[in-house]
Amino acid sequence: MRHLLFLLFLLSAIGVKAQPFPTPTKEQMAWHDMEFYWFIHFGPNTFTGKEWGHGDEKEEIFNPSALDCDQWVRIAKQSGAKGIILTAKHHDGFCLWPSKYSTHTIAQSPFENGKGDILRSLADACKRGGIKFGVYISPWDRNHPAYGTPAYNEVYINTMKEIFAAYGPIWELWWDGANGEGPNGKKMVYDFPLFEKTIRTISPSTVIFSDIGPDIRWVGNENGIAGTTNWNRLDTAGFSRGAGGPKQDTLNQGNRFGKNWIPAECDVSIRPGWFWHAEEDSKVKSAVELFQLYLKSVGRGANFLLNVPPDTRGRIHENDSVALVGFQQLLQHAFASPLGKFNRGRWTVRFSTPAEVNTVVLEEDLHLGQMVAGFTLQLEKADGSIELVKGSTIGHKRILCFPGKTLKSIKLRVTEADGRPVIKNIRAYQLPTELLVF
Ligand code: FUL
Repeated sequence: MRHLLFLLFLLSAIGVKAQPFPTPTKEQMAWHDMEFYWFIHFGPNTFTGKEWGHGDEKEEIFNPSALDCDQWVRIAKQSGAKGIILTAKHHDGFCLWPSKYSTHTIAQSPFENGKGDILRSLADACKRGGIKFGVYISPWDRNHPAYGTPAYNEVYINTMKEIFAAYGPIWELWWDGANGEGPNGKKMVYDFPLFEKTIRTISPSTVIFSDIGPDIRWVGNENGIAGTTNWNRLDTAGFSRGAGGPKQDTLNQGNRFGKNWIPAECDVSIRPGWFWHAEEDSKVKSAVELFQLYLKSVGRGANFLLNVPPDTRGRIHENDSVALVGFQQLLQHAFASPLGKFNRGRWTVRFSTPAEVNTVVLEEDLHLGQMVAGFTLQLEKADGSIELVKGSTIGHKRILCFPGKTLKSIKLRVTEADGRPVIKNIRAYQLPTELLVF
């Protein structure tokens, strides 16, 4: 007991709060390592030019002329993506697989004479390509006749079971929070606790995304940008999905003393819309913009979920693939070889001869929780003087850019922590200045 009191005293004396904090599950740890993966929005909206279909679109309109899921996977891999999450069902209710719980599916479309199955094609292509496969199954359904009645909860659960049984393993399940029914629309009370329990039972290794988790949270915007302070912890008590969620700012930064481990995922589209529209072929984000989004998502301890919507052929448009391959080249070039040598025990990087540096990458080991709340980088310049760069959280990865300087060494000082931090890595780089984000 005396030892324990002494330890507590010691910890409080150095500013460490002895509190039990949530830690990631092994599935969440593996999810953190995924860092970058794709979203694919594809369905009737691809053919009608809409973003939110009404659910009354005729099945005949869904007819991709040259579908090639291996092309999606090939470009995804060339862009560095580790997985793909597909809109199995968006708000219009159209199912990209022949579901027996709906009459608004690919089986009623002319595509491959009603024998097509895009979940099958993509799940198989992902398996062949060695990347993960995930699904977006919109709870909001503007087509299903049972929607708005308790019976729909059962329909939704059966739908999920059908997908998980036929196309698993499903790595990530995506529940969006949208519901645009309006004041006179159908009021649906979703049984989320049962939805969650169902997935935990049939596929315990799947990570579930929604505004408030349980495993991964929305980052609070659809621009792909995490907070420069970004906690993997979040309080969810009293909140619900969609309109009843925490403030967007809170989702963006997390809660320092939050009770649950629910890290942020940054979803953003490579185009203005989530679905492909011909008039947006000229509005594809450039390789540099994608790189900067990487710095603002992965570089702030979150994951980067980039939407790349196939066109009416069922292929990724050339403009998108050029930007994506360019993005990966920038990444490889930028982070190819770190400068200097990291001494783990001392949290320093030393350069044998003074080096030009404008970027530092920090990594915290998260097995026992996220600890760093404030830090300073001490940059030792060639003339021996010291310049300081300050930051707050580190988490899975923190990429800090600053105006370039010639340095002899870099030392990390943790100025505020919620437990004993474990720093896995400190790496220094000199990036092309047009890529930097401050
Ligand atoms: C939102 C939806 O309403 C959008 O259409 C899109 O799917 C986005 C990723 O999630 O909730």
